[in-house]
Amino acid sequence: MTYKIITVQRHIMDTQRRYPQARGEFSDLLSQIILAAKVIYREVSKAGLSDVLGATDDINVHGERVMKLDKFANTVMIRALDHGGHLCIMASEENEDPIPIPEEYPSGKYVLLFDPLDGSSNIAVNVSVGSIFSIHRKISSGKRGKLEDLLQPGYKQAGAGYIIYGSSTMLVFSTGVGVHGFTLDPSVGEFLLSHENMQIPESGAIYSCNEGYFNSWSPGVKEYILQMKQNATAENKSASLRYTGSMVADIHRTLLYGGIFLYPGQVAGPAPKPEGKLRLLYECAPMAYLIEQAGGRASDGLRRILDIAPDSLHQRVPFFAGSSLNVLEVERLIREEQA
Ligand code: AHM
Ligand code: MG
Repeated sequence: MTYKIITVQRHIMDTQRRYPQARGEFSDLLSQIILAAKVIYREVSKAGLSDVLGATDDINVHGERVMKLDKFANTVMIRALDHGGHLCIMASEENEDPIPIPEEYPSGKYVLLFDPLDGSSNIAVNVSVGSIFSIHRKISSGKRGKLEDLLQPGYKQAGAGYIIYGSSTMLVFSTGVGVHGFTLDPSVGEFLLSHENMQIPESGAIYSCNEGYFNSWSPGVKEYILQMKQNATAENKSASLRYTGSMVADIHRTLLYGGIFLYPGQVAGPAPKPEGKLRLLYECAPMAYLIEQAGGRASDGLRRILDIAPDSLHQRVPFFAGSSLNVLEVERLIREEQA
């Protein structure tokens, strides 16, 4: 076995060589995302040291308090990407409206949706956070991008990925030919291939959810969790609960170890939220794309996440993602409850 040191740029170029029609635009776009990720990493890794720690007084479009680093990460993503000539429009969790490409810059054929810093309430306690991105092709007519370019179903993504700022910083992405992970070597400033062709196990004993919401879930979801505790896998391996409250970290572990990540709708209780919390376009769809590319399954309990045609930018959706057998089982119980 030979070990090669392969940078993310080199890996993208090698992949593109298989597609003679590729003009390098996509790899250029990924390079700009990577640059933004390195700048965000630099700030996140210093969070405990400076006054960036703590909340601002701003409330974002979802009525949540925005941490200073969220704003910073959002600004970095926009500034790194708005002038490159590859994008025609962007959307971010932090911006209520689509983000146009300024008139002075050329417009390109790709569309970018992102969550600049997911799980940011975890920054104060030094738990991993992450950035998530989803790339589509422009479908509208005219030079500049439009809302319809942003509202495309997930199966049409040209690529998707996340950066996890954890005990090490990793980029995990797919352009439709497998899922590959790259770990940042901070001393040289490069993401190096460390996890080639990631494959999620077919089933797993780890479940990842905010079990504090148990009483608000539907009977099928409750039944699934009770089943997990009783008989986690066919091999009778006992279950483990792992939940950080940072989806990027929880999905990353699920990709590597298998099992299921779930954020169901809350249907009972004083403040029901049947759509759950997570956003379809820049949280669930890119994660579903990666999970499927790694051989897993992702749904809202009834429908494949990647088939859902979005109707608004910040739409929320219940989310079940992970090992295919785990997700199939929770889907079966949800269908049963509805019968
Ligand atoms: P955010 O986009 O405001 O950071 O919220 C998304 C995060 C996810 O990373 C995580 O899975 C979830 O919120 C945790 O929510 P809860 O605290 O309700 O369990
Ligand atoms: Mg988020």
